[in-house]
Amino acid sequence: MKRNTYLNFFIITLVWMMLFSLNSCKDKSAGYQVDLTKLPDREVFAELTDAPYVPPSRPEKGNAFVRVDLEIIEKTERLADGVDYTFWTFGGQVPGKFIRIRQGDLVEFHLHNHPDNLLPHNIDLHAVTGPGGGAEASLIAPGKSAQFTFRALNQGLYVYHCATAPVGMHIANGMYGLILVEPLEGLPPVDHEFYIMQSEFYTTGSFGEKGHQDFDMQKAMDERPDYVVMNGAVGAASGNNRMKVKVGETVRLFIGNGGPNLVSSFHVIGEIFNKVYVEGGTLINKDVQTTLVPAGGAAIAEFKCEVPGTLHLVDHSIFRAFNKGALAQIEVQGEEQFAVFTGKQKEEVYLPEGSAIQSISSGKRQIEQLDIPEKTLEERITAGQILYKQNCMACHMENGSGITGTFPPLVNSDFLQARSDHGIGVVLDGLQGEIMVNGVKYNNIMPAVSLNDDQAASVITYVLNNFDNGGGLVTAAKVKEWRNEQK
Ligand code: HEC
Ligand SMILES: [Cu+2]
Repeated sequence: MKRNTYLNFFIITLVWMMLFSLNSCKDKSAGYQVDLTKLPDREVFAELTDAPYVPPSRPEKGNAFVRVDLEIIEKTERLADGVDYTFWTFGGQVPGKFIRIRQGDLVEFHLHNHPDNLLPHNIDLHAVTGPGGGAEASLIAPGKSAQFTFRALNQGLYVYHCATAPVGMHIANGMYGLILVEPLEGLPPVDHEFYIMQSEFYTTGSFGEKGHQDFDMQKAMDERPDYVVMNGAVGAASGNNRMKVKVGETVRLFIGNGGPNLVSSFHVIGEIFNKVYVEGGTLINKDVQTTLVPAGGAAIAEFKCEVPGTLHLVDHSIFRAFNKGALAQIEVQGEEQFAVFTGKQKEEVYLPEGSAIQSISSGKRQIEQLDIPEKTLEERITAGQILYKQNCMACHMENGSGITGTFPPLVNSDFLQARSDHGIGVVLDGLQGEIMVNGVKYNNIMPAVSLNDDQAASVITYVLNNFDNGGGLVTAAKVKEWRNEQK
């Protein structure tokens, strides 16, 4: 009896403690410190930037009335080599302009729908506390502007996007970007800040199919994208468009995911994030390899570049990176730092491998043959160059040099030139076992590359005419003949 009384007392105390703590949580639950009675005493115009650049932090201390002007432009641009798409953009590019404000700022937002546009649009900023993130307040027809004002209550990195019906289609066509709400005192200084945003495109043709591509609603509903890209197009932030930093410098990445469907497993090959602002908020995680960026979400990742080389920024759902375009690059220039890393770097192996299906099984794949008229030598070389980049460059390198001991060279290859079939068999069947190329032994596996007759003819013609292999024209008819002989 007595013991029971004690137990009851204990339970009652516990319940009271829980209620009390819940209550005190509620009191602090606003979670931000913005004095709504204070009005800023200055007005500034927001500086907006295109990816991968980020506007600088405002040098003056304190809050301001910030005027943001964002123009919606519908335009046809490159999605991949030889592939065009009609994008709907916030500011003329995908992703939309980067907006940088401070917690507590009053933002006077002006959205302009260019008169040449065909459709109404609006904006939903996840940084806005208010109905639809401003969507209803900003809906405008072409040739009109809308304005609303919001107070930036919470700090963090936020996605904005169009929210006009059909919402999925407006997002799928490129209508998203990032807005950073800095803490009042600013973020700690770093040497470089970059803006990277991943997203998918759903096209009527499959990856790499030439010409203008339309949006494919069915694929979007099935969540089967043909393209998953960084900064709006294949190669928009890699190759010649790569970012550049120096050894010893610090980098902060503002990473967004426009979706519309996929979640990104964001990873930098060759680095470890010293700091991640999880989901773009204030929670900091340290020593992270891969961070999840949800559709309609963001993250901030920071690292120091200790050694020279090329860093590959990927969605580690890895087929998206190597076969659908989800790849960006940062070149780190400077002296080798053997105290951190020593050894042979084969960064080239990570270059995009393209879309053709590769197999090392001996069973021949049935490949769809399109009824394409024979091309001229010039046409084959032009088409072959793109096919080479997509399907061969990852191993044989852009200049055909290969990697000694692993991937044989295609430059002045005695092995290739000795073959009467010009290497058609090597490409279509793959190759394994020991071979000699220009006096060097190779014993490795080349997968069969699933190309149709027209594509195989073009890529081989390109190799014959570009890497000092004595020229020559391989026709689709010749490839077909080779196929028939093998049957
Ligand atoms: C995944 C890597 C890889 C890809 C992709 C690849 N190859 Fe190869 N290739 C190899 C390897 C490895 C060998 C050597 C195989 C061996 O050791 O038997 C080779 C051998 C060759 C050879 C004969 C050796 C020489 O140097 O002349 C030719 C020709 C060739 N590849 C052409 C191509 C073409 C054209 C493409 C694109 C359509 C291509 N390869 C795609 C890895 C690759
Ligand atoms: Cu829109």
